[in-house]
Order: sequence, then structure tokens, then C-alpha cells
Amino acid sequence: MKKPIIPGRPGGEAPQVEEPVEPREPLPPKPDQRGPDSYSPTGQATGVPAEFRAQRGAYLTTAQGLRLPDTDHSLKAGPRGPVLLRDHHLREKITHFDHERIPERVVHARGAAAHGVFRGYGNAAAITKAAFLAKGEETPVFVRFSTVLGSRGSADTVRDTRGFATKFYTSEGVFDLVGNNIPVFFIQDAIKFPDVIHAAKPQPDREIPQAASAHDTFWDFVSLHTEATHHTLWNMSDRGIPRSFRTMEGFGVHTFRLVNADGETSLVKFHWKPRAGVHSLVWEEAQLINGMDPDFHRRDLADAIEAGAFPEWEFGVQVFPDTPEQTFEGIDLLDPTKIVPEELAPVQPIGLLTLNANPVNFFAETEQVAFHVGHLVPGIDVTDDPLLAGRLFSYLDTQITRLGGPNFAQLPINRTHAQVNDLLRDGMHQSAVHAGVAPYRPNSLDGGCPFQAAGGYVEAPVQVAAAPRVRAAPASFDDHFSQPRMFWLSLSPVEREHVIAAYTFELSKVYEPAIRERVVRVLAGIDPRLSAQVAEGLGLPTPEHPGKPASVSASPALSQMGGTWPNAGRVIGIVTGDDDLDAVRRVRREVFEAGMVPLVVAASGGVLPGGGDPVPVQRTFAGARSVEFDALLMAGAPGPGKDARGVRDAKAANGKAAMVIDPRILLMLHEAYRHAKPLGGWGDAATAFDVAGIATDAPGIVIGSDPAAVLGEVAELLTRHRVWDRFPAA
Ligand code: HDE
Repeated sequence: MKKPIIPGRPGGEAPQVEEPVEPREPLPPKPDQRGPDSYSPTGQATGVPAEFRAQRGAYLTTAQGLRLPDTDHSLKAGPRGPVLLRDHHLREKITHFDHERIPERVVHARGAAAHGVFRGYGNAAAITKAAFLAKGEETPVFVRFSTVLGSRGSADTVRDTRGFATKFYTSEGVFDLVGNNIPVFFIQDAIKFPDVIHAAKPQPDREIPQAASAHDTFWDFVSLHTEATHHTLWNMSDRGIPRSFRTMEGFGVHTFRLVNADGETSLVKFHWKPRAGVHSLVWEEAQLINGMDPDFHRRDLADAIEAGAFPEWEFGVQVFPDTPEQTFEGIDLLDPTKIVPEELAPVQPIGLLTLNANPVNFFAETEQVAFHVGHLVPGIDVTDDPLLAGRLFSYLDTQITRLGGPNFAQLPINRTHAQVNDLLRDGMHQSAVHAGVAPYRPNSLDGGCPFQAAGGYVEAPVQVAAAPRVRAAPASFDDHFSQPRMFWLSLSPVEREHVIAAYTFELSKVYEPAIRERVVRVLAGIDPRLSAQVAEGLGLPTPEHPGKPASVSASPALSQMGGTWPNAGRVIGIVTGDDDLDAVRRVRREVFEAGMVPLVVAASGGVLPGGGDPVPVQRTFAGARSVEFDALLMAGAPGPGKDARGVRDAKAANGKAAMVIDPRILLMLHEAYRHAKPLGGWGDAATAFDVAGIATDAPGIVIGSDPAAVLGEVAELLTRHRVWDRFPAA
């Protein structure tokens, strides 16, 4: 078995208490980390080992490599004297620091990324000639997940759409699939993008709220602009608060056009299907996490990779014939507010993505990576989706401001692994050293090079309709309600309750009654029960339904509930007093062996007393909160810790004179119970549940005498993600 790891170690080796003074080379990256592969700006593999691209040598230098004996004092006229302008080191250090920031992304500013590998299954040859999809072909990838609305430092578990952008470094050039975890979009035409984003971002006067759609301008816009109804409904569903990046689906959203070796075309929609299943937080949990651990998703991704629970997704396509109408079963494939139900066009898996390394440097990689929907490879082409058209312009343009010039493709994380001979020259931060005298075509002075490639990328020669020039959309884009209704009908009763609660919460934050009323009217177009329940929560009259709700069938594939999935990488809290530590040691080992992460929670830190393996305490009663765990195991009934005093820790102030169980642990049990998490225990654990007022025969509570059996049942419950039958829908 692999040596078990509690993820989160900050450096390459554990430091000593004393400051190190013996000069030595920089430490290598941690074993879970990998930088971009070593390529020149012109796509030549350099073979330079990763460590040679980072800082080198044991001694402090300037940027010019000049060794420095002192970086703690500026150069002065005497120890108290004025600082001298000639201090080159001071000026270099401060000037560089002054320019360390670059503009954050205008949307998707908050993100986290990982390296990985994509393996083609080889079954897509009939529809595309893309080389990276060939059987067994392995392509390095870099994947960045993001929220849309928040600034770079905003919290991870806000209600929002998530970005899912993949850079494939293929042998034919870079292919970027810049998708989301929601398969539809707010708008049908890119010209509306500034409108929807201005409405959803913090309001321009007070710049609040941060990273949240629960405010007047967002709801004002989406209620007047009803093509946003479908996407908004997905955001208000559990999809808006994913448990983890690892448990999100990904979607290309637009319809793309694939081309095979014979030049035949088909239309497709791209999907990422997570091996771990699609799972979400519950709203109260998401809100608590935003305070307790605003880096929750980022940490979860890095920890899972460090612990060896590599996140995986199957890459899949829904395939449609490329007909002149570009519709499938009456669904307009150019309308990005529509999906094609998987029951009508199954998702066919064509490859596997595995994320297996964390970046070495956030700024160099995650911040500087530049995706672009126009980064295509032979065999993959775009369609006339008007939303996609605007993106083809925007992604190139935005990098010029964000990354300071037109040479961003030369940044190490963006370098292609295919040879580059592009006739683009000069510009800010040029890092290729171009030779020759004829950067133009045709030329004879450079021997005619570069030559146009006969087998190179050709846009599919699709017939463009002869049509008058208009600012208009096709009539089929006017249907804004049938698919939201399909989504609503596809959700399980518990998921529908979550949707009702989400709309009610968000609208309760809207100041203007007219906007609330307008939204509730829009909801009536989806479903009368939805609008009536939200209206009730807001104290508004039940709106009239504008007509009969669209007659549509459910698409069961849209529900997140009802299956079982692997529980690898899930986090189990083992709460212990000081009794039966052998059982704690054994269970901790078994959690590791089951591929999950055990975190021991005890009254105070350090290492658990007694013989056997040294078991470090990862969380104290004061420091832990239920939201860090997917399930809790109670090793007995821990009495109050020494710091269980309201003056020290407000969580301990429960107002009761006699404390039998530590009040922080009772709070933890209450929260985990409310959040439908599996709970288990042995020894005296039943007492803890009794004191917490939790019935031990409630669904998802496992009490037994054999810790291994309790763990087994809890692990089994985790394969269904949560104990949804604890709170059944009416
Ligand atoms: Fe984006 N989007 N977008 N978007 N988008 C950006 O590009 C834009 C849209 C998506 O991790 C920006 O480099 C326009 C749909 C992701 O770096 C910018 C329109 C989908 C990311 C931009 C859309 C996306 C971005 C900001 C309407 C899902 C993060 C910084 C036509 C299919 C990529 C940047 C990363 C980022 C423009 C709509 C996904 C400004 C104009 C639809 C995942 O170029």
C-alpha cells in the first residue's frame, strides 16, 4: 500500500525549529507538484529538468545574478542616516514588488488548477480526425476551475456557475475546451455578455455583494431578460454549490462541429463526466464554509491530488447529424440556452482525463494560463452559435490587457508542444529569439520558409446562408421556458425543495418589491408550485400562471441523486476523547486503506497518547468545524476539553451548567446531522448523540460495538453522498 498521507504539508520537507544557516540548494518541489513541461517559446521540447527552471544556487542574488550579503538593511549614510538613492538593491527589490500584480480576469477571476493527462479511447475516429483522441494517445493537460462572479480573493463555495477550462497540449497544437459546470448560458448572443456580467457583478456604487447573485441588479436583469431563466434555474439548483471541483460535470455548452479524415462533419456537444459523481453542498454548509475555509474547493483539489485520490472525468460527446437546419429532435443546436437530453442523444465516452499533479507556482501557472475557444486542432471546428462567435474574439483580446501584450502564448504554461513558425514578431515580453530576415510571406530571402501546410487546419467548408444583414435572432430562440420546466421536472423532490429555498433566499436579499414580484411571475412560467412556494416564502401573492406550463418530459439524467459512486478522497473526522485509542488507530488506518482521508479531532493538539503508531491530531475541538468532513465517527463520548469555556471559545458557550459532552462536539454533531451527513460511533458514542438530541435510529446514524463495521457502513452511506432520506421532501 502507498504510504498514507495527510495532505497539506506546506514545504518539501519538515522544517526544524531553529532557522537554518548552512547554505544549501533550493528544495525540489513537493512530490505532488509538477510545473509545465519544458518547451521553448517555439514549441521545442528543451529537456531542461524542471528544477533548472526555478530559482538556482544556494545564495541570494539580484535579478542579474549578483550575490548579495545583506537584504535586510537599505544603504544609508550611517546607521541612522538618510537612505541613499544609489541603493540598486533596494530599488530593484521595491520596484519589482510594486509591479507584482496583474489585472485579474474580468470574469472567472477566482480559480484553481491542476496538471494531468488525457487518454483517448480511439473510438471517435468516425467523427473526428483529432490526433489526441486516437486510441492510447496520451496528451498532457492543464485544467483550471473557477467561479464566475467573485474577485480573485473571493470565497470558493458561493452560489455561482463554475468554469471548467481544459488546455490540451496536443501534437497538433493547443486545443482549449473552455466550458462550465452548467450546460446552458444566460444569453444567446455575445453582445449581451457585458450586460449580464454588469448586472451580476457587485453593484457599481458600493461594490457589494462580493461573488453573489443575491442582489437587485442581477434579479432585475434576469427577470426582464427571460432567456436567462434556464441558466438561472441551474444556478439556483444544487449545481450552483458543488461539493468539490472533483464532483462537477463539465460542458462545452455550445454545439461544435467535428470533421473526420474524409471531411465528413457532425455536430456535437462536449461533456465531462466525473468518476466521483455529481455532488453538491447544502446551502447552510456552503455559507459556513465561506467563513471557515474560503479556499475550500482549492484546498480539496490540491489535497485530493496530494493524497493520491486523482480526480477523473470521462470525456464524452453527444453526436448529431450536421443538417442545414442545425437542429436535433426540434431543439435548436445553435441556441446555448438549450440542452439535448441524454435520453435523446446519449453521451458517448471517448477518453479519460486524470488530474495527477498540483502546480508548483500559482501565479506562473494558474494565473497566467490563457484559454481561448479559438485554440482548435484539425478535426474540431466551431458553429455559428452567436455566443461562441463573440467568445472567439474576446478570449484573445482579454489576454492583451491581462497578460500585458500579445506574446502571452510564450509564457511557459501556455507554450504549445507543437513546432511554431508563425510570422508574428516582436511585441512586449518577446522571449523567442527569431532568426532570419524575412518574417513575411511569400519570401525568397529565408528560403521561402515558412511554407503553407497542405494538411493543416481547414475550416469546414460549410455553406453560409444567403440572408439579409439584420440584428435579429431566429424565432426558435424565443422559447425560454420549456427547457427550464424540463429541468424542474427532472429533479428529485429533495432537489426541488433546495431550488425553492435558493430562490427564496436570493430574493429575500433583493430590496425592491417590484423586482421580487417580477421574478416570481417568471417562475410561474416554469412551474406553478415553484412560483407559489417562493411567493409564500417572500410574503407575496401567488402569481397567475401566464398560460398552461409547457408540456415536456423529464430527463432523469439531470438529477444528481439516486446512484452510488466511489468515495475515494472523502474526508472522515474521527472524534476522540482519551478512551480506546487503539480503536482510533485501527479505524484511522482502515480509512486510509479505503482511499479516504482520516482527520483525528481531539480536545488538544499534538500526538495521541499511548502506544502504537504515533497518531497526530489534525484538528482540536476549538479549531474544527463540521463542514470540513463528509462524515463523522465518534470514538466514544468526549467530555469537555479544558478550553470548553465561553470566554475562550464562543462555540463552547451553550449556557448549560453541567457539561457531559464537549459543547463544540455537540455543535459539530448538530451541523453534520442537519447537513445530512453519515454519522457513526462506538463505545459510549450513543451518549453523545443522546445529549445532542439526535435519535440514534434516525437515518444515516450508525452505532455499533465494532468500529470497523461502523466505518464500513458509514463508508457505504458515503457512496450515496448524503443521507437524503433523513429529511424527506413533503
Ligand atoms: Fe467566458 N470569458 N465568455 N464563458 N469563460 C473569460 O477570458 C466571454 C462564456 C469561461 O480559467 C474571459 O481569459 C464572453 C461561456 C471560462 O482562465 C473572457 C462570453 C462559457 C473562463 C470571457 C463568454 C464561458 C472564461 C475572462 C459571451 C462556458 C475562465 C478572462 C460570449 C462555455 C477561463 C479570460 C480560465 C473566461 C469572455 C461566455 C467559460 C473575458 C465574451 C458561454 C471557463 O475573455
